[in-house]
This record gives sequence, C-alpha cells and structure tokens, in this order.
Amino acid sequence: MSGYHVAVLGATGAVGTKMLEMLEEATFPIASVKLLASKRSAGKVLSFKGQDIVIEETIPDSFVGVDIALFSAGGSISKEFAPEAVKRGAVVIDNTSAYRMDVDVPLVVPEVNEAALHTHQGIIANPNCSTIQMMVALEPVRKKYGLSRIIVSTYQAVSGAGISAINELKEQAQQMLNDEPVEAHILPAGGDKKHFPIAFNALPQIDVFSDAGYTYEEWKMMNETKKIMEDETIKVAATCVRIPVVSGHSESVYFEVKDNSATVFGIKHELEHAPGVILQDDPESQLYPTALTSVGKKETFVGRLRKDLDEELGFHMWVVSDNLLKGAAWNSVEIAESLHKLDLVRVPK
Ligand code: NAP
Ligand code: 3JN
Repeated sequence: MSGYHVAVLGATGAVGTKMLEMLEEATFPIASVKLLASKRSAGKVLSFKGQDIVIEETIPDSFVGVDIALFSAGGSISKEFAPEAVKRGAVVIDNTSAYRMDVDVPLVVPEVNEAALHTHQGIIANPNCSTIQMMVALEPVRKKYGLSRIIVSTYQAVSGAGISAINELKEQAQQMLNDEPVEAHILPAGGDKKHFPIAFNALPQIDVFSDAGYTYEEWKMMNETKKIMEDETIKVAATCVRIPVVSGHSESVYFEVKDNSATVFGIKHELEHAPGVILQDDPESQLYPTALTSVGKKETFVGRLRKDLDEELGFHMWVVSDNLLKGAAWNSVEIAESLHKLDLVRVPK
C-alpha cells in the first residue's frame, strides 16, 4: 500500500479544520484525503498540502474505499454514519461523545492507554478535551504513586463550543468596547433556554445540566477518567467553567495519591519524563503555563505543582493544553498514528 485513504467528517468545523492541519504533520503514509460536511458546505474548497480538495456532502457511500475516517460533526451525525463507515471497511476515530462509554469501544489517549486499541471493533472514541489533558498530566502520577481522588475545576476556551461560539465572543467583546447592547445567542449551551454574555465574564455551565446538579461536560470528565484509567474506585468531581479565551483550556487539579512517599520533587521528576507533558514550574521566576502558552502546541503543560497543606496525600497543579489540538484534532490523528504503528488499521471480521 502506498498510503491510507483518509476521510474527515466535519472538515469545515473548528475541530475539522485542525484535523486537516494535523494530518499535514502526520507521519503515517496518506494516499488521499476526502473532506466531508453537510450539504451547506458541499462544493467549497479547502487546501491539504497545497492541493485544493472539494468538500462533499456526507452520504453512506462517502466511506467506500476509505481506510481511516476522522469524525467531528456532532454525536447524532456519528450515530448515523459511523456504522455505515465501518460496514464499508473504514476504521472510525470518533471525536464526539456518541460512543465513548460503550463497552466495546476503546476510549483512547495514546500516552495513557494506547494498548486499548487492540480491542477495537471498527470504532475508536476520542475523549472529551478536558478529560484528555487531565489524563496526560495525571497518568505519570497514577503510575508511580497511585491515585485515589481528583477534584478538578476547568477554565475552558470558547473554541470548545465551535466556530459560532468563537464568533460570539469576538462580537460581544466589540459590542462591549463600543458601549453597544450585548447579544448572547449561543453560550453557555446552544440547546439551553437562557444565554449569557461570555465577553468579560465567566460562566459556570458547559453543556446542559444532567443528574445530581452536574452538567454533561462534568459527567463526561468524571466517567471518562474512570474508563481511561480502568479504575472505577477513583473518586472524581468536576466543575466546568467557560471563560473568554479563544483557545487553550486550563484546569486547576487537586489530586490525592495512595503512596505516602510521594513528594513534589518526585512528582516533578515523573512529569519531566512523561510523554506529551511539558513541565513549566518555577514560582521564583514566575514560570507557569498560561492558556496562550498552549495555543498551536500538541503537548500538555503543567505548572504550580504544590502539596496541600492539610491533606497528607493531597497535591494541586495547573494543567493547560490546546483544546482543539491535544483535546481533539491531534489526539485523533495521534490515535491514527498508533493504529498504523500497531498494524490495526482494519475492521475485524
Ligand atoms: P463546528 O465548528 O460547529 O463544526 C461542525 C462541523 O460539523 C462542520 O464541519 C459542519 O459542516 C459539520 N456538520 C454539521 N451538520 C452536519 C451534517 N448534517 N452532516 C455532515 N456534517 C455536518 O463544531 P466543532 O467545534 O468543530 O465540533 C464538532 C463536534 O466535535 C462537536 O459536536 C463535538 O461532538 C466534537 N467535539 C469534541 C471535542 C472534544 O472534547 N474532544 C471538542 C469540540 C468538539 P457544515 O460546514 O456543512 O455546516
Ligand atoms: O465545550 C468544550 O470546551 C468541549 C466541548 C465538547 C463537545 C461539544 C459538543 C458536543 C462535545 C464533546 O466532545 O464532549 C460534544 C459531544 O459530542 O458530546
């Protein structure tokens, strides 16, 4: 084979356009790229490695001859087209929540649980962006010292909610600066009853509310963590907050280890040698990552590591990553790299 035939579904979106950029940097062989979206974008053109590619409307037969399909057009589109793509022989890497908690679908962050790919039946799920960066930062700690509890508060960028949310932040910022009335139509959640301004604001709601007073975004973080770490006993609580930043999710993570030999020095040593992690931590010189530090980077940045002053086994850290790259497009392309490396680009019979 001279390379894989790759399709991107949702190619015009905030995530899809980054998938195309990440495919340009991929090291696995690519023979062709097909770009899929809705009827609205059919006929428009995007460029891949200097070559114009015409966007096509997605239909079941779009996946004939496709080896790897990257999906990022929303959960209902994945539910409709992933089985069709697999039926036609494509391995689907799905960036939505449609299949994440299915028992026969691996939920993969390559730095953490690449081996789970061996069990795939045609669909592989890419976790939620906020979960991914937390897993990259916590897995080195879990491996060395064990983990019993995580309490995370997120500071999430608007690009996580799509192109329309990015536009909303920019328009509202302009309206505020011009002393004009501010209009809110999208955030905190497109499908919810009320909308609030995001410009110069912080919204303690991402996605709509679900059980026990937690939002779906918070439930995703709690459930996905247990699945990826293969440990139902880890206690996890999340509070997810939207802030007026375009890209780069930040998280304040409190965690408790099991092994009382853990020290700040020891955890820093693990993080310094961990795949996908860049440690930027020196309070003396004000060295710590900010949201902007991560933009355009594939790694997850960690700083502000410190011991809790009351809880013997407790620590705090600050974790930042580009939500559209490691949180979505890069993790998906990295999964494709892993599938190629492990010779798993095939749908089991
Ligand atoms: P977006 O900017 O709004 O883009 C949506 C994309 O989906 C566009 O390419 C759109 O194409 C396409 N689309 C919409 N309806 C379609 C249909 N009926 N058939 C085919 N394509 C259709 O959204 P986004 O931020 O890129 O997010 C897309 C999805 O990715 C989200 O819904 C979510 O499931 C997932 N996501 C995951 C994460 C994560 O945490 N891992 C983060 C963000 C998003 P048109 O140009 O034709 O409208
Ligand atoms: O808001 C964010 O920062 C991340 C959003 C992720 C998202 C947005 C719409 C639908 C998801 C996701 O991947 O969890 C979904 C979804 O597929 O459920």
